[in-house]
Formats: sequence, structure tokens, C-alpha cells
Amino acid sequence: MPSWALFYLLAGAILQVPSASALPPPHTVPNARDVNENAVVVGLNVAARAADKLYFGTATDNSELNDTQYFALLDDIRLFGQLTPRKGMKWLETEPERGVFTFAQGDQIAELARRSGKVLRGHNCVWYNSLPTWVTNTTWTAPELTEVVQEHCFNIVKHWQGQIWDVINEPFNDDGTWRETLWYNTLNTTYIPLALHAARQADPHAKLYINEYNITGTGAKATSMKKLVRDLKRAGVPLDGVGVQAHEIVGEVPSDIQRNLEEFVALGVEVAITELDVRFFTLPPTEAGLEQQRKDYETIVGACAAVEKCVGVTVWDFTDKYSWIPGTFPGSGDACPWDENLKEKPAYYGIVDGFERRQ
Ligand code: 9MR
Repeated sequence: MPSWALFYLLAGAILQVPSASALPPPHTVPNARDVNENAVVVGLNVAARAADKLYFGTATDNSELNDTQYFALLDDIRLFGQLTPRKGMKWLETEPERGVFTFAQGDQIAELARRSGKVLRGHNCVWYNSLPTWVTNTTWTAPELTEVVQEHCFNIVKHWQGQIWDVINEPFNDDGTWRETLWYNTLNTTYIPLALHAARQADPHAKLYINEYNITGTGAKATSMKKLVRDLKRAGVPLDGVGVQAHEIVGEVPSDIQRNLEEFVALGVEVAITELDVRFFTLPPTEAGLEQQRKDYETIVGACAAVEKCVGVTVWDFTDKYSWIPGTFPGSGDACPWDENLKEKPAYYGIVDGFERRQ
């Protein structure tokens, strides 16, 4: 049996998806690693499962689901075993008025995940961004705001149960100091344990995370996150994981990712790469640039693969067609593993190689 067939057979058994013989025949494309050969396109979620990870996943948004070519890829369990709604579960969408909960957008993505057997990552309960004006335009007392946070977290975690939740999103500045948000300015750091407790009360089984960017390698921000995890654990606050967003820049990926992830895990939490993308500063990228991006994806995914308690990798949407980068960093982009025409880039194979690099 050719080795690719054996791979599919094993991965299929792990995934409990149809065996190799029941899968459609693998198509062949020029191999990014060796242009002289044709190679099987290994599904990224298949590769993740073969590396003993729970999933390879992607963020997505309701507005993208009518794109049939996009949807066909998104829906394919061999490619994606996990979904994160990019917007639909945020405060602005879920509680636009106090006590009025609107779940329709999140439900659409949750249902998509359920139907295709994917893990759902709830995103997020408490962030400083994407807030409705009833939250931002009121001068709250600490007891009032405590109740507001508790009500919000309890209700959304209760509605989307049994999964993973980014309960807290982006609590730190890049220098490791606390971000002076509405939450911090009124409640100091108490908003963190109270949100986590509310989430746990709503769902005893959900994996509760704190999610942050620029904590991919060691440094001031990662150190502050480690201190927070230690403090919360000591105080008996329910916390299961740290989400390492990993919004990175081509050629500037930290060199100590694995050590950093291991340091988090040593504190008694799991970790996940939650929002991976690797952007170019200037466009269009050169061929050498695309090769560097392939290596960068491999480095990040390889670090997760090497750390047992790094449970999975999620890209912050999989195609340049829907990436958030050009909107936020004009002139930058091409950060995803699929290009604007939904064709795999070398980065795709970097991810496969990263998973294969497990110890
Ligand atoms: O990509 C998301 C974009 O579509 C939204 O408009 C924006 C505001 O809700 O949030 C973006 O996602 C962010 C994520 O929720 C947290 N980490 C940074 C992401 C990029 O800004």
C-alpha cells in the first residue's frame, strides 16, 4: 500500500471518519516541497489528528458562508476540525441591549460545527472591543459592572455549552502592564476571576481560556500572563488554558515558542494556538518570501506539535480573501495558508510539515 494511503487509513481511524477507501480519491498537485514529484494533499485536520492534536481549525464569519467555494473547504472535516466565530459571539452581537440576548449569528456557526463534527471555540466573553454602547457609555459602579460581567458570561457560556471558551480576551499591553480597559479601570483585576467563575457556573464542562496576542515567545507580555495564570491557579479560580493568538510577521517569528508553551503548561494549564496568521509587511510577496512564510508556519505549528498539552491550532480565517489584516494594517497582508483564489500556498505545506515534526 502506498504510504499516503496508509496515512489516510490511520488518520481516518483516529478521526472516526470514513476509511481511506471511502474517502474521495486524493487529488495530486505539485508538491511545494519537491516540485519534481506529485504529492497527495494531506488535510490539515488529518495531519493534526495524526500528531495527536484535537484539531486543526479556523475562524469564520457568517458573512462568508454563502461563498460556495469557501464553504466547501470550511465544511471539509479533513481540513478543519474546529471553528471559531470571528464576530458572532462577541458582546456587540450577543447582548446589544442589557439583558436582551441574540444568539442567531453564533448559532449558525455552532450548528455548522455540530453538523460536521467540529469542535466549537466560543469567542469571547470579556474584551475591551466590540462592545455595545450601553456598556461603553455608562459610568458603572464596581458592583454594577460586576453584575453586568457575570450576567453576560453566564448567559453566553450557558447557551453554547460543552466546548472551549475564550472567557478573557487580551488583558495585557505589549509591555506586560495591565490594559486600562473599562473592565480594569472599574474593577481592577477582579473582573478576571469573576468572569471565569461565572463561566464555570454556566458550564462545568467547558474549557475556560484566557486568550492574548504577542505571547507566542517569551518576553514581558508572556511573563505577565504566566504570573496571572499562577495567581489564578493558587486562588482556586477555574482556568483550563491559555490561548496563544499568534498573529505573526513573516521572518519575525520568535525562536523560543516551544519553551514558552512548555512554561505555560508547567503552570497546570493547556495551551492552544488560537488565531494564527503570518503577514507580509509589503505586498506582493516574492517567492523567497512565500518560502519564509512556509517556514514560519512550520515553526509555529511544529512547536505546538512538540508540546503534548498544546491541544490544537486555529488560523484566523484560512484565506487571504477574508483576512482581517489588510483592513487593520493597510498595505500588509497575504497572511493565510490559502490565497485569495482559495488555492493552497506554500504555507499550507508548512503546516503539514509542522504537524509531522512531532516528537
Ligand atoms: O477578525 C476580527 C474582525 O473581523 C472583527 O471586526 C474584529 C472586531 O470584533 O475582531 C477581529 O478579531 C480579533 C479577535 O477577536 C481577537 N484578536 C485579534 C483579532 C483581530 O483583530
